Amino acid sequence: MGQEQRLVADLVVERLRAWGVRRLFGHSGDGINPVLGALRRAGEELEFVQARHEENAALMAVGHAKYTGEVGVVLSTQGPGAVHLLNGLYDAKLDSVPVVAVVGQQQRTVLGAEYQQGIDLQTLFGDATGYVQTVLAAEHAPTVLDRAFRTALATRQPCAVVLPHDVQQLPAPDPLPQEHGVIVSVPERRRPRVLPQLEDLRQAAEVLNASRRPALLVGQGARHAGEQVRAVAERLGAGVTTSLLGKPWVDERLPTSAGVMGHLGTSASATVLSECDALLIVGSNDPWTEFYPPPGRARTVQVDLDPRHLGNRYPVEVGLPGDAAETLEALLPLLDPPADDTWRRRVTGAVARWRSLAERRAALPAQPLNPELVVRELSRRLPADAQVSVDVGSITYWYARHLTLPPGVQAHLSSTLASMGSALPYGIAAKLADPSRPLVALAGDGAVQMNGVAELITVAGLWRRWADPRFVVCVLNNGDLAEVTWEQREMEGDPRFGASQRLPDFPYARYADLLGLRGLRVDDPADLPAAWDAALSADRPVVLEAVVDPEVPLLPPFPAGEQKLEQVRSALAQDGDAGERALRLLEEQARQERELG
Ligand SMILES: Cc1ncc(C[n+]2csc(CCOP(=O)(O)OP(=O)(O)O)c2C)c(N)n1
Ligand SMILES: [Mg+2]
Repeated sequence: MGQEQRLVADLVVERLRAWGVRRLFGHSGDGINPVLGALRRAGEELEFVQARHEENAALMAVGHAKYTGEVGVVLSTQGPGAVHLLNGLYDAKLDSVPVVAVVGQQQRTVLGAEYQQGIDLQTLFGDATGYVQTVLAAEHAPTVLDRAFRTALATRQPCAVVLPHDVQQLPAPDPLPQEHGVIVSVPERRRPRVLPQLEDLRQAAEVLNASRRPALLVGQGARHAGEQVRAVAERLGAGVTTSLLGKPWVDERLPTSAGVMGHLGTSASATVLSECDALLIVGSNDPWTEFYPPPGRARTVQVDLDPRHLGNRYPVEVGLPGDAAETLEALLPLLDPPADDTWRRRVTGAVARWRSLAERRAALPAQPLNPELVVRELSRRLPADAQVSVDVGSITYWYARHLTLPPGVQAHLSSTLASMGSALPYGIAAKLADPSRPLVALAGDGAVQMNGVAELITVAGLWRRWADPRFVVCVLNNGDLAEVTWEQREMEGDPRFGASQRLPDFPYARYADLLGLRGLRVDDPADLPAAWDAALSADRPVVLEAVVDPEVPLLPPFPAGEQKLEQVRSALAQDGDAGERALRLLEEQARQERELG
């Protein structure tokens, strides 16, 4: 094939550029080779980031979308490569993130024949994506690509473009003929202004103005509405709680900021949600439904850009389809200040009590380190220009409860899918999006063994190109899949099942040294501050291995946590020495809770 012959594969790459894509994540394979050739021909225009595994590439694309607000793009080969993408695509689907997957496929003549690597990708991706289409002819390619991007952006969902090998190799049809059966499609899309009807805003204001104890539940929909959320909360004298996804978008330093809600949240959020008589949900689809106000107790207004979310978690009285910033701005002049500050004082009291409790919990001695202290020490020194990525495990709880993000510092994780393995891929995507900012990735040892060990190889291959080489991976080494161990105790009343829960040893810090990165291992609380300082000022990526206690309790905030105490106690009684230590920590935490009332 002559070099000058422009192929459908080249058209695909040009179209990605036309949609503003500058970087894509992926892995190689013969099924997608023509596109890889086109990427080579395109040169610097489009950066290909090679992950160790297609799932990680897909998670990088999700991370890219979350940190930048752009569409994340992932590329893989047919068959096994395509199957590997699924977890990342579901992460995008459940957290409402725009991602486009460009996936190879066998040639058209063998589809449906169980040929080598033959998988029906239309069916495979059918549930994971909001749009999946196999490109069946050269003229079909621009239509499908444009539709995938438009759908991803319009619905904030993953979409898949499946490219049979032989279609990638066809000559690019240029220009497209204007005839029946051919669409001359273009990459064009602008954001709409979405505002509720004035009458509905008035009804919402009536509900909120009638309240004596208002609260806000803020989600990721408030990404561009931080100021408006603050203004509305101040006007109403409301307590503010967030979903896990909403945490980076509110200022948690405010005295009325009660922090993250739900099982992994704060006791202040539990107080605010159980006592409020009106709730304003802003851009949140938080799944912890049992932590919402008791049914019938709180009249509720919900604002969401996606009308499918209105009333989808809680029986709302007024559902406002609208952009969070625009809607709150329109609502603000209709809202009255509270008659007195009784409720505000109740909220600030609960927040102050929670903050004091959190500090005391982190100070509890553990063997050897208390993981809560590890995160609090980071919180004290997190650079104002940092980016943070977080994994799924007990670290999610400590992130939610102990890390205060400076304004403008983004932190992301796999929230609704809650897939282990988000910290390293997300962190790499964040770092590549802005290599001049320091990155901190927080992960458990199980997650690092699952995919972090592999993606540290990617870090080792990339870091020398970064303007700021700081990339700190903090591994909570507790030798356990601790979050699930605590779930076995709390939800099943079972003791730890060693065979499923214990992790094999791995030398995380020494492994970093082996890769040419820096390894720091801490097992004494006195060394923690210096270790964080060293990691955050290193001249290369660092693995900070914190040897932490798996027995530090992981309970929901009280009063929900209090109801679980008996069951947990009886599980721990069957757990030998470790159970005894966990029990002592549990009783101490319960005592602190009661002391602070
Ligand atoms: C892909 C995936 N597999 C399994 C789980 C279930 N799960 C949730 S947390 C967790 C344990 C995490 O262990 P680790 O990373 O060591 O963190 P720890 O809780 O010990 O701090 C597991 C197995 C999950 N959420 N995602
Ligand atoms: Mg662990």
